[in-house]
Amino acid sequence: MADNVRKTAESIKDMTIRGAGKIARAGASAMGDFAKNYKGNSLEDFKAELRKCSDVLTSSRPTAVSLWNGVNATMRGLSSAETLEEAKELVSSNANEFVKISAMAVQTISKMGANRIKSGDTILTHCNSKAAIGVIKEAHRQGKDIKVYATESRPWRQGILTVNELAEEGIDTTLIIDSSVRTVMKDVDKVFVGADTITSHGALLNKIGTSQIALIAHEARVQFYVCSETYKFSSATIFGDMVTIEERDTDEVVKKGEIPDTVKIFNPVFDSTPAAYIDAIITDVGVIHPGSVYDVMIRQLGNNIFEE
Ligand code: RI2
Repeated sequence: MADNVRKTAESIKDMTIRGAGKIARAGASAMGDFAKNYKGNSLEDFKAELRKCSDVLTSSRPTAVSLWNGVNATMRGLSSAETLEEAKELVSSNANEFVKISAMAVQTISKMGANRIKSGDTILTHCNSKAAIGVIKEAHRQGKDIKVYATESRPWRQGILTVNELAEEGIDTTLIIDSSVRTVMKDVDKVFVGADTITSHGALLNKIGTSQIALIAHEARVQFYVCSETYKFSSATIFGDMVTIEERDTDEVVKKGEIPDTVKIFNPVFDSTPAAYIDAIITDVGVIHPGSVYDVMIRQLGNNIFEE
């Protein structure tokens, strides 16, 4: 297997490359580069190597279905390739197409989401979602007078990335620690978060703490919006598959030696927010109710997903 695939998988696993959209594009690009530079001379060997690359990439982070969908998008139509050259060209062009379309999806979501923001709104966002931040930046670019609360998002503190990005745009931004969400929610008009995976029944898998924010927003009657590209919709959940919640090293939570070894540490980095706490999902195919996810998936994937 090519070094670039192994290096990409390691960078995704150690979160040098992070963000559900970014890891999907990195995975797809690694597959495309592997195909372009493949030096073997057998179509079957190429396909076997490609499957190994796919396994290494998709196992690097288990929760974001975007990675799985991005990598698999590069192999669409591979079974019909009759020559090695045709197969290599197909994977390479599929990869380029996915990277282009997935980046355009963020632009579409930004524009649609900004329409839900009005001047004077105070927004709360969690973690560091390119889609959610894109919505906020677009509203600001349109001249809307907005204020933003960004959570620190322990333990990785992706909120620091977010406040740097928003401050650079000149947006009135306040960093809060995660446990301040309920204190500030009375001043918040709308919440915008990103997504790692959306299930067929409209539940959201996103950065840990998202479900608490949704619950607090629901209690305060504050609109809770999810900004998600449709390639983050999980077709596997149509068949009852569960989404794995990634747990990461304990040294992300405490420094070595800070607490006795007898103390256990539980460090899940995603949680699940039920559809009931989501007002709308802003997608690249429009603003939808979480109850519509199944229909959108079937329309995009076609009924052949039920064929054996
Ligand atoms: P975009 C991130 O996960 C966060 O959970 C964020 O909400 C989600 O991916 C989507 O991010 P991590 O990679 O695709 O920080 O909207 O663990 O950028």
